[in-house]
Amino acid sequence: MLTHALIGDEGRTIELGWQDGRRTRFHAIWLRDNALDDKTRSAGNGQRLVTILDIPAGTRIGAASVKAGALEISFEPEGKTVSFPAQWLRANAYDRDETRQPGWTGDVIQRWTTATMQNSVPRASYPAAFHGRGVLREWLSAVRTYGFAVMDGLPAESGALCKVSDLFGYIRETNYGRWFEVRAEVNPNNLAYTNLGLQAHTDNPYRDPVPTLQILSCIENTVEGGESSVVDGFAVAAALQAENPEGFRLLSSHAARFEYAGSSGVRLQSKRPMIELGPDGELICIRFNNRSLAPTVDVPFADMDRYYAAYRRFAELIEDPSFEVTFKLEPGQAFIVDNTRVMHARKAFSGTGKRWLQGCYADKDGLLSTLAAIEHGFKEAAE
Ligand code: NM2
Ligand code: OGA
Ligand code: ZN
Repeated sequence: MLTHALIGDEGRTIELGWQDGRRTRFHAIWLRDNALDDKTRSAGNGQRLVTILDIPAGTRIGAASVKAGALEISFEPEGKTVSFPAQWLRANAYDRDETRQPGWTGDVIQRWTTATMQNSVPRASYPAAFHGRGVLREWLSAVRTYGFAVMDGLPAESGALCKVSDLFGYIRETNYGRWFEVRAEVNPNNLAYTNLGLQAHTDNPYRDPVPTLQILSCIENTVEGGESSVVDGFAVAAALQAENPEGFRLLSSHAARFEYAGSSGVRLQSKRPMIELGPDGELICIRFNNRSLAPTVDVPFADMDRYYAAYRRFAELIEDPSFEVTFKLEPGQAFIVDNTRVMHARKAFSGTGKRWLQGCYADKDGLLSTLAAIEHGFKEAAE
């Protein structure tokens, strides 16, 4: 509930008071740009109809009042009066003074370790997720919160992994195909197509933008070994930062190089850090893949020893069993990882029996969009 509105700075700002004692300031130019009226935003699709250049640079608040749970404002020199619902203002308030430490993440992200996750792996059955919006919502929400989830109850047949991506979005086709066969091959163009163990990694760091989701599904798995594991890269990055802030700083402030040139006609290259922070220090992406790390040439000579020490420590933590969650995929099971956060690994496997997995890439924007739309629908139904 809004209690008062106080114009300041000769109309350039306004301070709003709330029943719980909080005060939130807004700028006139910000409020004008974000006006909700149908001359500013299309009533049909919600998109903004005006450009910044349509708004006078000297926009000020001429008058303001709190009326029936909303804030009514007149902007000068346009002489335009608009209303902002109190809950909209509260949801969009930007006047905070909490300082965020580099490596911070939003409230929806929950870091995990073996101890907190091994016995509570997020899981849904495909038929239940396909027929039930609530089940699908929980499953997608787990991907958002933990960066991975298992799905079972899929047909153990070729192409079944597309059913998973169809639940929320679109496959991202790459040089590996719309989807790819993961099994031991004679002349593999990628070490994934062997029976070797694979150190925990994110896929395709040599691609920019990196695929933000990967799905791996199982059709057959009768080999000795070949277990899957996942590691929360955000939890490991936080652990590195806690014990070695300088190492965290080195890995997040210098670009690594990644490359894949394993098949003819393909030479994918990227220049990105192993731990990527956004402009405000938000932890946004982990890239870690020993097989495709290229020569590092963007670290100053004076820092290279310490950079390598940090890389080694990061790798040791990634391999620390207290971070890994392990399971063996069975036919009809799949798992999805947020490839910007959660690393996946596989144990080596023997020559007896058969192991046939399929993989594909997809993107998180579509998954988060589908989740937000379902959540919005549930909220409307509850109102
Ligand atoms: N495969 C499975 O990122 C990588 O190179 C890991 C990718 C070949 C599509 C393997
Ligand atoms: C991959 C991969 C894991 C597996 O294909 O990217 O990591 O279990 N495979 O084979
Ligand atoms: Zn992989």
